[in-house]
Amino acid sequence: MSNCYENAREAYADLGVDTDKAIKAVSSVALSMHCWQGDDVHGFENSGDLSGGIAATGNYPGAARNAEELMADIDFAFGLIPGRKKVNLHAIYAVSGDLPDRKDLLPEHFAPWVDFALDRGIGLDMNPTLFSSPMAADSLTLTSPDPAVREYWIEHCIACRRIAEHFGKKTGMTSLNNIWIPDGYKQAPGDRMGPRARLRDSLDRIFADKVDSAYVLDSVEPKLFGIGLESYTAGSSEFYMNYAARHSDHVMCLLDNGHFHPTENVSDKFSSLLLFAEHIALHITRGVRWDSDHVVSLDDELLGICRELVRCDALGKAFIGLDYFDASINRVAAWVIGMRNVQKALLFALLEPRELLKKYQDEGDFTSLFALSEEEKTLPFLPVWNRYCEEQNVPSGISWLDGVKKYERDVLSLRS
Ligand code: RNT
Ligand code: ZN
Repeated sequence: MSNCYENAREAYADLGVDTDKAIKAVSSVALSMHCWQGDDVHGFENSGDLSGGIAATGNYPGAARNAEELMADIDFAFGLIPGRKKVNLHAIYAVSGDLPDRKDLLPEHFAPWVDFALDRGIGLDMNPTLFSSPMAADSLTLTSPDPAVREYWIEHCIACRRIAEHFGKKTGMTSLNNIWIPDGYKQAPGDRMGPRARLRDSLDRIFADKVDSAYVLDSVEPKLFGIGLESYTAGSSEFYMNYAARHSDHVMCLLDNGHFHPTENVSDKFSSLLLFAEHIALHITRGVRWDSDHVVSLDDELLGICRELVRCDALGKAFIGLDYFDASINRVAAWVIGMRNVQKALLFALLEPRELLKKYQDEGDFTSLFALSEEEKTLPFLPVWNRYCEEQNVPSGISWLDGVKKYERDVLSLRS
């Protein structure tokens, strides 16, 4: 095994790449694992069906039914994933026997999550939940023409931001509070400006509440369209990119790679954003023909995203989260596969001979640029990955699946 690693190290060194450095670099990147893959975005409120133009499909048995089960599942998955982690929470995952209305949520309703994070030395991120609620029955929240509805969701976002600030204070890792709203229309609207003007005003009012940006940073997440909301989405890419640019001291734009036209590459956008912003945020997902939120695969899109993060020297500037919800396969496996794939893609990207590639481009030697990019694909990556997993005490190969199968037999299959 270690002989393999030595050979791989030499092969990469020939191209000016230091594999030891790459392993060190990947192990310091925190990946935020989305709690909502564990229960199909259901949450603990029993607020009814998932709404807001998003959908989890499939009926694989064993979804977590409460906080205890969800935490146990997350723990199990974490044991099979190398690298630093955060847990990405949504407001509907508040834990308390007596849950208040969403607008009245307090840090204490997330106390078990804070304990969970402290025990494991990980961070927490936060998302207000502006869907699956009677107050968002028509998928209008921060853009609603009804001032009472708008006020309600403004208060909810302020509450979540304070909770995120608390997460940051407690864990010592800055928490990202990400706002995504479903707001839009199925029918062609008669007024495109009005909802966006109301959205801008709502955001201004949310962010007027002062929090400490050492503990919490904000992101806003654009989208092309949602199911049943095909004709208009208030929170478009232009809207949020401009909003974030104007408030760049604490707001960043979050790019979800399922939220753009399928021929657009999200990775091409990082360099443009990073020339004008200190931070970017990502939701890594896999869209199959639409924003289907399939489990992240080690495909060209993921490799492109990770490569670009490394090339832009953005690993320290990016809040990287995963965002998918596949209910058709074992949910713990879904987490493990997606998270391991992002780790693999990051390591792969860190092993790229980027100095050489840059040089060829600047010299106009596109033949060499292309030739090397192709050779790179078959460099001995696996021994480096194996070494990283060994160092992190997680299985390097498919044997992780045996553990998940056993967990399914012993734990998940007992849930009705
Ligand atoms: C929806 C957005 C959003 C959600 C989560 C659950 O299209 O991607 O990020 O997936 O908030
Ligand atoms: Zn998303």
